[in-house]
Amino acid sequence: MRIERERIDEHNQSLLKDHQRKFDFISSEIKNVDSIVKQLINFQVAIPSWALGTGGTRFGRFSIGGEPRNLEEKIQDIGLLHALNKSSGAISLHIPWDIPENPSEIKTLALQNGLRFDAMNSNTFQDQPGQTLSYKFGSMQHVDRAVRKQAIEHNIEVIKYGVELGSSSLTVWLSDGSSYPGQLNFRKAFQNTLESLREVYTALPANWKMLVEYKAYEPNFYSTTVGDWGQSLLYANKLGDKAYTLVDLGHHLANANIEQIVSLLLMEGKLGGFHFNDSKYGDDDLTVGSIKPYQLFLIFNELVEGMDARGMDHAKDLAWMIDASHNVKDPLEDLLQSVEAIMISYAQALLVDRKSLVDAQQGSDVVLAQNILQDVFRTDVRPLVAEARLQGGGALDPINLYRTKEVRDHLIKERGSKTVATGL
Ligand code: PSV
Ligand code: MN
Repeated sequence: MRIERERIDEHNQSLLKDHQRKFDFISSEIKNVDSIVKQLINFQVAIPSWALGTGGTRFGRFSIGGEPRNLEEKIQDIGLLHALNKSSGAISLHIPWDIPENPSEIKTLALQNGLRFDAMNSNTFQDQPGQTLSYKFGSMQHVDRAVRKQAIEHNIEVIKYGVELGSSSLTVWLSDGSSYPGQLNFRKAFQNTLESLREVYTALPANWKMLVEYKAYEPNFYSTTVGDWGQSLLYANKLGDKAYTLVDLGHHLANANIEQIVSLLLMEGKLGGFHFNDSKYGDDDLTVGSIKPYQLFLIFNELVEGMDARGMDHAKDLAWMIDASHNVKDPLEDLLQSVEAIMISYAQALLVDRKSLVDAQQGSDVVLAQNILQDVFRTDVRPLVAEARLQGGGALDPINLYRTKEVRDHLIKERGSKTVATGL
């Protein structure tokens, strides 16, 4: 299903007057509104191919119906999101969940939908049907060289698919670790993992990056071999210039100061990518900004400050992706909400008065420093984000249009009510 340009224009016309009033109000308070809107238009967040169906918990999975049955339909769904918000212009694939059988056709379809291929993701955390050796006790850390070799070869195969699609990065998330004390020798597990990652790193094309994603726990509950940003950074530093750390918001122990982690990784030139979601307790994979919007803003504040300090391009130099699960919401509506939350936090971070903040910090004026940040956080920047969508050709109110056009019902009619998309 597609939403035609004319339908988007009609929708925008009906909301234009109201939008203009709100936009004029906020514009009158901002000096560089045009450049901020341009930065918002340029900022794109990749959608993972595994987030288009309903997510499951270990207790069950409740299909919403109309879920994409193959990679082509996943691309169409992301194309639909991008048509509505103009900020979801990239797709991230997980192999083998989404092997492109015919890469050149898949590439063309993505292009027709305005999408490029973001980071490729390998999977050595599950055994696939027909797989020779099991990952039950880890993959790249495994005590058996043959298992490690299988994991290395899988990653190299993922790179090959990515090259055919025009991607330029590989995200490696390993569930490797241990569930009980004594199960592993930590040092040997680290060294095996490093050696395995090195072999994959050697196979990277010149212009590629390797993003090493860390996670505190789950599915292993005693130790994780890439368990935190320190360990990920160790691997990335030892691997070389093309290796970076990837931060997933859900992968920290409770109350970790993620904004500080982000700042220091940027300082080291080692932040490579980002997975957005939100959580209350652990890796809950909830809608971005639904639980801790202030934290999200503080993270974006450090991202913008740290990227600017290094002269980085906000839109291109990091791999931005949503990594969430949708147990009770329509996945497409959930993704629209997540992208909106990201754009709001990014817009707020762009509005921070950097000079005044530096002055307040240099003068140890703690109260003023807090006020500078909170003034922005309490500013309603939604009209800026909506204006960026309008100028980019998207919809002023994506979820409203999605519902008015009864997209989910159309998808159910087209694909059936019992379809289950690949993923977790
Ligand atoms: C693991 O929890 C993770 O965040 C990794 O990015 C995986 O590749 C993804 O979720 C999908 O399971
Ligand atoms: Mn992730």
